[in-house]
Amino acid sequence: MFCCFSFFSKMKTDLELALECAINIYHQYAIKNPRDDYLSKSEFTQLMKETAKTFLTNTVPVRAELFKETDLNKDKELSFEEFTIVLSKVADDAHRIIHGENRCKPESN
Ligand SMILES: [Ca+2]
Repeated sequence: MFCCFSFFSKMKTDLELALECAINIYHQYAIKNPRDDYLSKSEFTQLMKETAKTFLTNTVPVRAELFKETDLNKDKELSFEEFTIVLSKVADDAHRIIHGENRCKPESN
């Protein structure tokens, strides 16, 4: 007999699917050049251009500043933990867009 409860309990929630998608996108770009588990500046720039163009601003200097401010240990690559800072900024920007509020501004130094 088919049991609906066990079928649905194995389904991922929307948040679980969204997190899995973010991890997959990170890995998809981190393995480009060099093939590792970190985002180089060029991999990060390509990721932002291709997957997050609606969010933040689309100018290259802003992406460079975003990379610089989220590279916490200043090793010129973003670990997944550092990339989660970018995700939080993109999520905040998306939330502001949904509510019709002012867009996120890059932090000034
Ligand atoms: Ca880093």
